[in-house]
Amino acid sequence: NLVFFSHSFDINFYSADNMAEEAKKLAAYAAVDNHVQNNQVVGVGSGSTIVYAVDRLAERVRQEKLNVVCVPTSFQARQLILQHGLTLSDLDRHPELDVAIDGADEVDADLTLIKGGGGCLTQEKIVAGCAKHFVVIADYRKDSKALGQQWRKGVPIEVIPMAHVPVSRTIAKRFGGEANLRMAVSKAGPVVTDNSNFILDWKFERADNWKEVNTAIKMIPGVVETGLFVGMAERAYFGMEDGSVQVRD
Ligand code: ABF
Repeated sequence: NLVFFSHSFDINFYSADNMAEEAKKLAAYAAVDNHVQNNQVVGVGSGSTIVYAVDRLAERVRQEKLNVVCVPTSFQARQLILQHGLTLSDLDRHPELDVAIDGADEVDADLTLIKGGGGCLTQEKIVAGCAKHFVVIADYRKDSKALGQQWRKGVPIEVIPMAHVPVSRTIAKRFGGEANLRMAVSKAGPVVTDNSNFILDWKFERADNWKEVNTAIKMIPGVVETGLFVGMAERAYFGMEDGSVQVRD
């Protein structure tokens, strides 16, 4: 594990929320500084941590006059790219990316990830899969020895709307636990993804082999994609409470 120390700040004055935000920023800045170079195609993830990465990317593009093309993983990412005046592209024009940077809900010791807590996972997995390098940025709360220890809401699974009941039943029967339809905060209806699908949150009891579980869930008719990212991330940057950044390869 490499450890970088950032600019100093007095953590005593920070609330837990501020500390987590600072940690997200540290991780995001370290990833952009270490992985983005001139003339690259960069995949832009979704969530709150990626906002700092796009801030830093835009700053570097301005200051260093970098020629960088960005491929978004969501509506949010597309908006961020446009708002920051970065060059927007897509997989039609740039099917091969140099690097994709994205947040995660949980990162285990093997760099297996749970993603999709924020509702984005399918486009994120596609873009990450098109990148030569996939780098994760997270604060210290996402770091976990084994999946499920930190992120308690389960594995998000994107499903075709008309299949949500059979898929939920099949998952519970075959893998245990329960897979619940994610509802909007208002409870007025289900959360609808960027791809017009629904999300099931699978609260698993236990699972040993995430690769097998991921493959088996993907085989269920109606499943579009899972929020399990197995063997995809090459490196994770964790912003820590003490102002350092820890790297996991
Ligand atoms: C999206 O945002 C999701 O895949 C992931 O669940 C989440 C991470 O968001 P945050 O950075 O806000 O924790 O990338």
